[in-house]
Amino acid sequence: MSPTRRLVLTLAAVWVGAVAVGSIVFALITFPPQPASNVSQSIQDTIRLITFAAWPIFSLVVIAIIGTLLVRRRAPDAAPLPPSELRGNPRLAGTWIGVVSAIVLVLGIIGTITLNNEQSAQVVGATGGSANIANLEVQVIAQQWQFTYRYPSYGGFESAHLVLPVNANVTFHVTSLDVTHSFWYPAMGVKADAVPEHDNVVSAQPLQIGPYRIVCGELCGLWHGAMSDDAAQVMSASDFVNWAQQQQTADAPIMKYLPPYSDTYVPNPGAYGS
Ligand SMILES: [Cu+2]
Repeated sequence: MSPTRRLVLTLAAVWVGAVAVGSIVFALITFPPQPASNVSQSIQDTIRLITFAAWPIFSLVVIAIIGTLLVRRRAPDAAPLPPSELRGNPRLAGTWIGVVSAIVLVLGIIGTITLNNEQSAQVVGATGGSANIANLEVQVIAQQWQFTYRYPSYGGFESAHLVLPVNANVTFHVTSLDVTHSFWYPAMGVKADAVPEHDNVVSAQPLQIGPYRIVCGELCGLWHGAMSDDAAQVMSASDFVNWAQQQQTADAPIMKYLPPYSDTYVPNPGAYGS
């Protein structure tokens, strides 16, 4: 057996082992997002499937690079290869393009089905909670570098932290006051661009009470990395009503300084010192 053939067989065995170990690991570990909303499970399944599909290709490419370096490595002072050595392999290239195209097509179909299921899940009504908050609208206002939230069904008061009632069908209206941000609520499987003068609508149903974290998912300036809501909460419906009423009372004196609730806002340029 030639040394090259032995090396190829060794690398093939390494690849099979890497695929096997990787597949076991991906089957065991938990993928984001947490199962905290009605849409997160299907997103998690899709991420897991894509990882399963991508890992054999990724490991094959890395091992092929290593193998090529071992076989084709030449001394720095060696004569350049004759042009006839630099030939392609149409059959290999065709197989590669065919296999990758098929995988991308299948993943595209699965992604589309997941997105479609998610959208139909969003129009299903709430399964619990008190009737008046079964369908809650919340406005997410992004600006450099924080999120604020307004609750139109409670007089449009503003909160620095997102508080949601469990099991409610929540519709987020996402907008921005300055540059493009992205409202990313990983645990809920929600990510929506926050664009000035646009009302970007997305829904989810929180299923688990607890503290959560929201981050900005779009590079938006110097402090983008620090733009997060570290005290988001999902609470029981009755706790939420109490909280909202307290906030409404506490905010009453400053409501006259807030612009009236609207889909989007045009900030006063004077506020930025221009
Ligand atoms: Cu941002």
